[in-house]
Amino acid sequence: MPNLQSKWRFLMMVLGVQLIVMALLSREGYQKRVTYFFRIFRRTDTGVGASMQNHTGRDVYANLSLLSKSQTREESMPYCPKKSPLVGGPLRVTFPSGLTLVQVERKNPLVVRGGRYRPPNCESLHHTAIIIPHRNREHHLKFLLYYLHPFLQRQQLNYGIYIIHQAGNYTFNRAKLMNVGFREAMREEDWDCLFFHDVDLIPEDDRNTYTCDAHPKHAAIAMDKFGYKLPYKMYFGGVSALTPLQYLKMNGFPNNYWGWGGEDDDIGIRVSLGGMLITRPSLNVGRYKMIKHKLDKGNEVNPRRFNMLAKTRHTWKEDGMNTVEYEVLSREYLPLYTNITVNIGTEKGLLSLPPKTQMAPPANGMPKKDAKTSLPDTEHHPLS
Ligand code: BGN
Repeated sequence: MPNLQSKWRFLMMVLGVQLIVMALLSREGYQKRVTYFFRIFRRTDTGVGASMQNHTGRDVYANLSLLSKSQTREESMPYCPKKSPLVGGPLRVTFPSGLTLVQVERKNPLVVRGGRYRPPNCESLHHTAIIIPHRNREHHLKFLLYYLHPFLQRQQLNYGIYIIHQAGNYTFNRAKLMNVGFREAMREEDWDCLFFHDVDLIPEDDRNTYTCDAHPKHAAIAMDKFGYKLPYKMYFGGVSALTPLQYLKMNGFPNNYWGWGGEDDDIGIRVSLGGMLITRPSLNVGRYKMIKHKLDKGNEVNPRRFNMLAKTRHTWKEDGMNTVEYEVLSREYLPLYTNITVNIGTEKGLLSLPPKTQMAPPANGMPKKDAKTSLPDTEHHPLS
């Protein structure tokens, strides 16, 4: 009766598999093992498969309360380890209603005036400035700050957050605001890396380190709105990171893209014109959730972007960091960020901004108690 024998063999096999599964589950770190186990069957997946993984993740604030400020910072603090022990992988990102900036402040007791932080118990190996172009997006900013502060603390970075706020109602200019952010941040500190960050993108994995690479880095490789895939090979939008040297090598970003679209492609082209490559984290790590919104008023699609892009190789040396003109209207050192309000003018130049739009509108959502820390700081920054 061969049947009895094969039934017996089948029964033993089932028992064996059960034993293996139980052994896996009963050991420490079983979750990782089980994930690994399932990943074996997904080996052939590229991108899409990875994007379908269930990234429930953990709380971005988990374990951060264990960090406490030492009473006096010792002169000879050890350097932080190369790999932060607080980094753990996928994070949970949701957008609960009713969040306030005061709550974000309370959750981040070690962040000091101007949105600065350094690890309390070790000397960070990295000094990173986050540059965020902004106008009328207070709601998004609140969520970004809620997630970004603990995210950066998990990575044991010495960091500062700069909001570059375009004054007036003239068409938005993301790339020019980045140039302003670069100059204004470098004026304050010798940052070794700058992250150029959209206000509506929330990182979903703390292994996506906010440090610079040997070449310009495109960090937002996998956004939910693009199905957690790169939309096209040369895409350089959302979040990117450059050292000051890399930034200057490509003459910064263009100043003349007014409205939506194209400026990030121009920046991508500049990277290669500057003789550099683009580095990226893996699809599994460079994940971002975008806060949903409609196209802003004042940031209409730029119909000239195709023509402009076609000319980048002829224009990049004459338009960029070497020609950026702007006027700082105020610099406020708020509890969670440094707010720089700037007049960047119009296509026709700096002085053509109508007088009534010269003053920055009051930014909603800013805590009133900080009004005093605002330093009126009207400066003119012509060519450098
Ligand atoms: C591209 C836009 C980018 C934008 C991405 C993602 C242009 C230039 C013409 C090719 N580029 O199409 O600016 O970030 O889509 O939305 O429109």
